[in-house]
Amino acid sequence: MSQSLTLRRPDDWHLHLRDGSMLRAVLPETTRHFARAIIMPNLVPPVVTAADARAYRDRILAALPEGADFTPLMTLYLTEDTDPEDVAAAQASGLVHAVKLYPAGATTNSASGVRNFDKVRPVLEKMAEIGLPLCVHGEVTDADIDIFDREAVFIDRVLDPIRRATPGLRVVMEHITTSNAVDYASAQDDTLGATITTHHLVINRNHILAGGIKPHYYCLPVAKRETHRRALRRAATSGAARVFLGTDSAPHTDANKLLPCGCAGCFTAPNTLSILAQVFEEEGALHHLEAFTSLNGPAFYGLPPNEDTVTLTKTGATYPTQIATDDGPVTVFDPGFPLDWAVT
Ligand code: OTD
Ligand code: ZN
Ligand code: ZN
Repeated sequence: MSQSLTLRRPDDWHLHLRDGSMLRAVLPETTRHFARAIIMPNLVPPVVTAADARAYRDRILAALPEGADFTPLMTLYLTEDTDPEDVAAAQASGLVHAVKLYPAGATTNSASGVRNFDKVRPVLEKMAEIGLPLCVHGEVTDADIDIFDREAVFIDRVLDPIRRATPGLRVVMEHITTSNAVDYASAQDDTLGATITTHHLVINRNHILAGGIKPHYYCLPVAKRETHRRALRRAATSGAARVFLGTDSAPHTDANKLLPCGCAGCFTAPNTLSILAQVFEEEGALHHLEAFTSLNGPAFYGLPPNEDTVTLTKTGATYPTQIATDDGPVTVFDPGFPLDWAVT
């Protein structure tokens, strides 16, 4: 008899769905397995106001595959002009579940992000008051800081000062990639959560750079050395309550990935659950998979876990190497090993 594993249906606490034809092409890859997702606001132009978020939510709902049961949890892109009252109203109406902080220039479409953190203090204070989480892309952008050090430096120079200046502010350290972030997150109280992506549990920087450059493994924050990947795997599989899945699935067409200056992002939505089951099994922690994918995230965001379930069986999984879009193919993340666990 094949082994099987039933979990409450998972949620994705950090997802890029894009817009237009790309949205229509990639949305089914998430709705097939996930019930809800925190939707990143880094469109061009970004999702800044409650009105932008409502319109974007409507476009996502209109693009849902027939019969899909999926709730997009919208976010607002924090700018130096964000109005605290607009944010509060967007939360009160149930539309918005987090505000997203991109240091200007840190990642794809982050040019409207924050340069002067004093300018966003009133928004952060309002968010602390109303309990609305701040999702943080935690990298400094200074040209003189080595790209592999940008997360660790951000924690000391930006994140910790913001949290000290705004007591009670709920913060999600998104897509953590270093043992420094794991150590910081685990030393904090329950106002701090951390997400980990699927791909950062699988690849280290050698996968990107050794034996020829692999653009499909390039994302931001960039994968670090193996010791950091080990720390992420320990944190994800530990069952610790404030650590949960945010895939950061970030589709780009191959044409945009395979350029002299290619886009950052790994597209993991189609095979994330199969990969995670394998990672957790390798770590002897299948019994903690449900906490990571389906329980810890809702608890942090103050939402009930999903009632329905998904079942994985150890019968071998297949997945497409590419998804077709009107703009050309998008390559699916290749974990580099055959997948044992299929979502049935
Ligand atoms: N990282 N790519 C993208 C966003 C993320 O930092 C992120 O959240 C993207 O393409 O939107 C990426 O590598
Ligand atoms: Zn980010
Ligand atoms: Zn992202």
